[in-house]
This record gives sequence, C-alpha cells and structure tokens, in this order.
Amino acid sequence: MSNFKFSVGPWNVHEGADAFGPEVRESIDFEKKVRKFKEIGLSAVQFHDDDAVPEMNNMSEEQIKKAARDVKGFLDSQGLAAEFVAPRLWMDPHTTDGGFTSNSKEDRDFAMWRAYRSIDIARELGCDKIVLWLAREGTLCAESKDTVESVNRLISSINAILDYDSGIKVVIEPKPNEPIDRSFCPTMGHVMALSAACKDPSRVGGLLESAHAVLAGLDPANEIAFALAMGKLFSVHLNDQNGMRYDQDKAFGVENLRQAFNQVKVLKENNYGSKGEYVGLDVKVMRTQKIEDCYRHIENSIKIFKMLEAKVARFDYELQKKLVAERNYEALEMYVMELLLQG
Ligand code: 3MF
Ligand code: MG
Repeated sequence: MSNFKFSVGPWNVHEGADAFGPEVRESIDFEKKVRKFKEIGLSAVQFHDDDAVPEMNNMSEEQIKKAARDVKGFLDSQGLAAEFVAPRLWMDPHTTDGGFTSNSKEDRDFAMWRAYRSIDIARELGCDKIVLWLAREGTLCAESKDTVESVNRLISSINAILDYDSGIKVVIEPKPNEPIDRSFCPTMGHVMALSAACKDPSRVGGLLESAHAVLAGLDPANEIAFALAMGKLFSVHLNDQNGMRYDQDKAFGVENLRQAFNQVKVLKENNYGSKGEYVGLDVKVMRTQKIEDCYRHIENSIKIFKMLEAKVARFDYELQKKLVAERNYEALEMYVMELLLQG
C-alpha cells in the first residue's frame, strides 16, 4: 500500500507531435482520458486553464466560471480531485515574447488576465493552487530584455496574484531552458528567492520537476530537499531525463534508478503528502507508442514509484548510521546498490 496520492495532467497523453514531425496518434477526448486516469489509480487531475475551459479567451468571466463548474461536476462523478490550474502562457500569440516579462504592456496585461482566470477556475474546481511554469519568461536574445527589470516584473505579478485571492497559493515550476534559452527562474533556489521577495512568502512555493533539475545539471532529490527545508515544496513533477538534451519527460525512474530512489526517499522521510500534496507526474508517451497502449508510461511511473517506496521502507537506517560514523561511504554506497539491485 502506498502512502502517496498521484496526479497527472491531460497533456500527458498526447498526439505525439514533436519539433520534427507531426502528430502520430488521434486525440483522445478529455473525459475519456480522465476516466482512464481513475481506472489506473490516480487521485487528482492537473489542469492548464484551457484544459478546463477551452476557448476561454473568447468567454466572459461568468461563462468561464460556469464552464469550470461543469468540469468540477464531472470530476466529482469520477471521484477525482483537481490538484492545480496552470495558466498556459506559452501557446497564445499574446505570449510569443513571454507573459509577465513580455516587452509588450498589452501582452503582460493578457498574462495577468489569464492568471486571474486561472484562480477563478481553480476555485470552481475546488483547489487552491495555481502553477506558474514560466515557460517563456526569459530570453532567446540575451539583450532583448532587462533581467533586473524582468525579475522585478515577476515579483510584481506574483504579488498581484496574491492580492487577487487571499487564499491562493502560487506554485512556481522552475526550468533552466526550453523553450527559451535563458530562464529568469531556472532552479528551485531561484524559486525560493522569488518567494522570499514576495509579499506573502508562505503562499509562494515550488514544484520540482525531475527532468528540469537534470537539465540544470542538478540532482532532483537535492532540489526537492531544498524546497522541503524551506517548508515550500507544494508539488512535484516526477519523471526522468537522459542527461542534458531535449526535454524528454520519460517515465519516472527509467533512466536513473538511484536518483529516482533518492527522490522517493526524501519525499517519504519528510512526510510529503501529509498536507494534502500529490505526487504529480509529468510524463509523456513515447512518439512510437500505439494509441491502444498510450497510458502505459503513467502506469509504469506509478509502479516504479511504488517499488521504490518499498525499497525505501526497507532502507536500513541503523546500518546507515553505523557506516556514516565509520565514514565508510564506499560501504554505504554499495549497500544502496545492493538494496536496489537485489529482489
Ligand atoms: C511543464 C509543465 C506543464 C506543461 C506541460 C506541457 C504546467 O513542465 O509541467 O505546465 O504545460 O508539460 O507539455
Ligand atoms: Mg512539468
């Protein structure tokens, strides 16, 4: 039995388009995906604002709330919760140069409109978290934005979001690059600094995605631990990534098992989940996968997580203490390898 609850987003089952080729699978209807999520053991759904309310740009605030209420009814009927809503600030023509840090005032205003609507949608869906993946808040051309001014714009935007709803929590998902070259918020340390600079740091935390840490050349478990130490790990996007290349969003643990083990270990040791947090997955189906079997990466991620959870439960803390006292880290390392490799 796992001590954790899992969540996933509808984008995790996608049509397979990449930068070099078109879609290879038919689109699956939102409700069909969600029914399948329930069947494979998920407890909550993660949303982009327009996953919940497609065409929201052309709707009034009241129409948006009403559409979100209908989604909530459907989630209730399936026994699933909503974990968070993330304004999708990277697809729209208004966000070509970023949202909160765009050089265009009109586009910055659009980004705030989407952030406020995301809060409205979150409230209707019964959740109190909005995730900011700051996808285009950075530069392609280093000289195109003033970095000091941009960081201050991020802080002002977050403050405005905090003002809009006194109970909402802002969850920042850092990523060092892709789609931009240089991000203004590349790592969890940057997230914690932004949090500290905001008007209510207790409501601004982080979401660590394993692959994003790897892309920054950092260890995901250490990044998770850093946010935990600050009491500000509000969510995670567990997945895996083969080194510093394009963003892969592979199933959790399939590339670096020891690193995955240490992510589960630090979450378990620090009672992650005890305040209602979910183990979020951000895993993408391989392009090669046939549509008949396109949820397998999610099932595999949960299975691998639970197998690692069982390994963590068997971790011999007495032996660890003894080996640390002896400063015999070679022995400790071998103990971990044997724990992972033996049945
Ligand atoms: C980025 C995210 C999502 C993305 C999604 C797109 C919340 O790592 O987690 O935003 O939208 O991954 O493919
Ligand atoms: Mg993610």
